[in-house]
Amino acid sequence: MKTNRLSKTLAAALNVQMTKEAHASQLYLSYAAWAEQQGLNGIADFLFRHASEERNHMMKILEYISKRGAEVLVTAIPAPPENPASINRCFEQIFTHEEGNTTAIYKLVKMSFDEADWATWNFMQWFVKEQVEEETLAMNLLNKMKIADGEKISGEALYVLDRDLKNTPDEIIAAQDVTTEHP
Ligand code: OFO
Repeated sequence: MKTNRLSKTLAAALNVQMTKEAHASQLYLSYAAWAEQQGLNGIADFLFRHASEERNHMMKILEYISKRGAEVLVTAIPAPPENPASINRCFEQIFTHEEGNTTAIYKLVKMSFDEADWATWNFMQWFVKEQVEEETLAMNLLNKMKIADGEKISGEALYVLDRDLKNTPDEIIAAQDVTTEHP
């Protein structure tokens, strides 16, 4: 008796997305290690935490594929990109990466819609919302850099940014989720 509740196409696409999330984790991990080498421990800390978040995304997809009775394919993770040339470039590359990931997520949403696989469509909504948070986070980093003069950021401004990012939560709470206890 067939118990696989995912189509071949969707199972393959979800497996690809699972590896993409693992790659995102490697990307944040490599940027974090790079930032740490520059003495930017606050920024490194922030990026290390984000690398774990991306790994959680990977696990979320892995569990879903498995729960739906399809085969999980754990494959090689593509190498992260080269180290950025500056902290400004680092944040720009993070934003570009998140934009790309949003496109990949939307593709999966569209595929599940076209197949009328409402379970997968519903599952993917979590990622749609998450990408809004991730893009907001990346945009906030870029806005901070703009205020600090981008590539021409002074040592003093970099010091303050690094100190502030150490304590910045790596999750943005969506307006609809804000409560008085969880502002
Ligand atoms: Fe998994 O959200 Fe960023 O890439």
